Amino acid sequence: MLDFLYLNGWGAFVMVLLMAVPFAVVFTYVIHKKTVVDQGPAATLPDKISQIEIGWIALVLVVFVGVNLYSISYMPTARTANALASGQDIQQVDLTARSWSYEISNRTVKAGTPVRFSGKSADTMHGFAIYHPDGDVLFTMMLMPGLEGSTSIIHTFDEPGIYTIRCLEYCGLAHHAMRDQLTVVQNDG
Ligand SMILES: [Cu+2]
Repeated sequence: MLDFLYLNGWGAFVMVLLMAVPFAVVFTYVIHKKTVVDQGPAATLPDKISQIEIGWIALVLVVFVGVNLYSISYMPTARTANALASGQDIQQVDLTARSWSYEISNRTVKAGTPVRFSGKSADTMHGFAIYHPDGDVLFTMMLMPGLEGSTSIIHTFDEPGIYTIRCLEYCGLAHHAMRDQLTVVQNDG
């Protein structure tokens, strides 16, 4: 159920609806009540109002903390830490981005085994994002020029296929053409 919310674009749409619809309902109710039904000053006692406010803040805190804790394992950084902690073999892919292409050490990796992408930029700010064959973005990484080491992220591919690599940091005239491919093959053990 949560995979549906986090792994495709409809999840973001549902999240926006979850925020916008209750807001619109309460907003319309209050405006209607104070302009049509009862135009006088509020009759609610200040004590009652503070109780409602405290309850509301508690609810917001519980939802906020709950959603964040529950979804933290979807963060690329948390996935990277989990892959490192699991002690599994890690496939290594080194890459260098420059305007407007990538130099990639290895364009074929195996599904089911973690892959560490270590990237650098040779000139300006670039991105390195991987798209699932269905079109969903799996992760993106920012590659800054002038750094001593590389920027790394570990990702485990679930399914074989042809994945698209694109730059998601605007880097000049041919930014839109800065793309490449990664082939994920079945892991034969
Ligand atoms: Cu770019």
